[in-house]
Amino acid sequence: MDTMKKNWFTESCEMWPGSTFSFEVKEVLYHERSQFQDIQVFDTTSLGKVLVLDGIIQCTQKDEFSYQEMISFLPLCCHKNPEKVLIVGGGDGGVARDVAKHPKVKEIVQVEIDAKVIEVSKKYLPFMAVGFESKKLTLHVGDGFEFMKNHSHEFDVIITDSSDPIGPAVSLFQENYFALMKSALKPNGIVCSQAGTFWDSMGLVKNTLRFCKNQFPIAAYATTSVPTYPCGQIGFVIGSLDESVKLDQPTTKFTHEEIKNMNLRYYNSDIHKAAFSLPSFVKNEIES
Ligand code: SPD
Repeated sequence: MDTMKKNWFTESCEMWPGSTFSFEVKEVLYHERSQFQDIQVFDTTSLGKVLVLDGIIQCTQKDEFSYQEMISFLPLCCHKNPEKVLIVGGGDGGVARDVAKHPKVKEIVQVEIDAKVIEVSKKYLPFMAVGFESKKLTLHVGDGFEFMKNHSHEFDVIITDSSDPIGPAVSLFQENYFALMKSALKPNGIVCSQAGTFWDSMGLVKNTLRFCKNQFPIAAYATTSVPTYPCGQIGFVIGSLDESVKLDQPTTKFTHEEIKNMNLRYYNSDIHKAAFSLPSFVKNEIES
């Protein structure tokens, strides 16, 4: 399918057949192929700046904070002392930006495979790429899978901010990836990974959660709302090695004032609990 018609971009993908999402483009700011993927950055009429990888919307200026805050703060607030965090992927910098806000986080290591995404985000998407300026961050360009093979028992929290499981990201949704993350965690570690939408990708949600449950004694799927993602919903699979953790009960709770000071626009302790409350049809499916 032709993704650009007149000045409208249309996202379509085999993962959600038969429906599309379109937005009006004011200007194409960047379009090149890197060693790994096709990269587009648009300025748009209604969504601000938009990053698209291999034809799939990754972030829009309008709603990126919902995804980035939730994938960061759900695991960070479940962990009792999340001092050292690994981010796999996240080349736009938004997850690093939000992880760095957590007062208990002392050190962030990030491994992103595509240097071009980092470069383009620094140039065109500074509201996310500001994350790369954090003094807490050490950034590596490379393969997260390979990186973890050489870093055992090092991290309190591992966040996998990947694209969807078609193409290069497929390996990040397999059980051996969850096993590898487990080996890179300290004894009470927690992982959090993008795990798709229950509306169009129930199979993906179920499989990712099953792989996580096979490796972690505590595991659950949590949801957030991102209007520019397929079906407006995406979820995360969270696994904990600490069996005393109740994932829907944040161990760190922030006051309204603290939330405001961290400039968190989506996450708070109420939304943390609510994220684990799922519709009946989803509960039935993932428990079956
Ligand atoms: N369907 C798109 C899912 C994209 C998830 N990754 C977003 C990256 C934001 N840092």
